[in-house]
Amino acid sequence: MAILPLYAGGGRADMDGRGRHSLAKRLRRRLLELRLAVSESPHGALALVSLVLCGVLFVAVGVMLRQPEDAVLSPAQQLCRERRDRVRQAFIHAWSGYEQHAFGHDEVRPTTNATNDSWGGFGAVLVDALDTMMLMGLDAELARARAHVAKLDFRKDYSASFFETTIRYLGGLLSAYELSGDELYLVKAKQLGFALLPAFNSPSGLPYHAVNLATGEAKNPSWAGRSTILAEAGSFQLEFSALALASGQSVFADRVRSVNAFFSRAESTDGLFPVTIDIDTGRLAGSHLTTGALADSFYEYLLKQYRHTGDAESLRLYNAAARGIARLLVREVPVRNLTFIGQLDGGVHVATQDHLMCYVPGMLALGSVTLGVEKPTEQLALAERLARTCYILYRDQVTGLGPELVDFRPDAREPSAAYAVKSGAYLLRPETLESLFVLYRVTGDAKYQDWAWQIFLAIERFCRTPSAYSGLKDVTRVDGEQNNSMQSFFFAETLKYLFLIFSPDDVLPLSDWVLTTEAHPLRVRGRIAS
Ligand code: DMJ
Repeated sequence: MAILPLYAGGGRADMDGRGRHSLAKRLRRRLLELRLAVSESPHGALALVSLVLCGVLFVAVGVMLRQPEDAVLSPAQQLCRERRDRVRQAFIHAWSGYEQHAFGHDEVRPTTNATNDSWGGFGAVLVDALDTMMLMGLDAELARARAHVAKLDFRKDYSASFFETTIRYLGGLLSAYELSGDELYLVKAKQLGFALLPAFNSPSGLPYHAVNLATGEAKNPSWAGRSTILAEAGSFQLEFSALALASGQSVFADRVRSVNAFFSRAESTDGLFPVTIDIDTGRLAGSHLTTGALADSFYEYLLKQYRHTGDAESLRLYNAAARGIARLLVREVPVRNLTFIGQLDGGVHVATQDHLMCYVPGMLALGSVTLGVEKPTEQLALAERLARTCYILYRDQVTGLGPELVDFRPDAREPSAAYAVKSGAYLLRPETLESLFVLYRVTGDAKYQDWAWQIFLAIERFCRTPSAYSGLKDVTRVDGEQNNSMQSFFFAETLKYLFLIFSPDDVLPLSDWVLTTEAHPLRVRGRIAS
């Protein structure tokens, strides 16, 4: 199975290790000898003709050797390769800024070049980006990042977000381990995994929001009160299962089993759960149903757990959730033929869609090629309609980038009134690109690549800074105004999905790999994907 064939080794044809390098060298040496012969021999003219002929031969062989695949690339494949190279250059630009101004810190501030350590100061970008560097064949950058990882000690007196630490650091280390087989990443993942375990020391067995990585003290911040957040309770299972399998430590699988058992027993509303759950009693609290903020990756992980390990109960919950999403949350704006996902508050539909929800089309498309998923054709059709809306929200804006929050107006009479932008921020988020990538893999329709390319060009135009890339304050304004922030998911997800959509299908084939909510690939362990 091919996973890293694009740049691994860094070299091209003259470095292919099949004797071509030495042939090129021999030709060069021959040319040198002939040049000497011209100057020394009385038969200089003959030697000169030989030199010219050899030169022509050398150029012809050189052209064949430099890009052997050019000869068989179709124009479409050639275009993909050029686009992939541009994405890789963008990654290098962002990484160089981080490396020059903030190496070892969590993030660089892309306009001021200051440092930011919101995620414990372990180097969030550096760990989140490991597998993207592996895919892109950035060996030198990877070596420097690995040297930093080798020095990391996660047992720090620091109250870490259980969710963010799991998806960014633990997921990043585990996929780096699975892609490379390098034990260092597993050793660090194990250390971090054990430091995170006390998060589950709650009366309900659901994880607290925060855990001190040195003392094990686990708690919720005041804003969360006694509640655990749905996305936080349901977005660690892929990482903990992978860690259990790689380390042989069943304690990690035990946590997955007990939280999954909780959701199996819990009573849902048409497959959907409210975003908060009482951490002491396990009572589902409130009546806010959404696939967006506070809930998103919970639903994503139902499907992906099934694809990862074949867990049948996750499939049952996913099927129920997919039905509930289609029935309770999805609505239309007929005047512009837009299909969108809203929310339910106390039983009332609220037509607000956040950018985070744009992972849903990708989830449904992935569902449509998963054995045991109900109504796959309908899921794919819905995925295509929702992805189109997510893309249109980008295309409509003067910057070509999508807003954070939109209010749809199903009753609008004019196309221009189909929605209103509620928050115009663009945080370099990946969800729309994620869905375009999955839909491209599932349908093979090149329009998804073209849409992704338009988004990439808009990022280049409005988000690029001299040292990296920045989010925007308002995508509806002609200058966008940069917000001086580049979160680690830009490296882990946004650029990775862009790179993958222009890569051949045998790079991380979806049948063999499952991507976590932070786009970290983990090897499929069950046989459930078609
Ligand atoms: C990422 O950290 C993850 O995708 C997470 O699940 C939600 N959002 C951000 C990116 O927008």
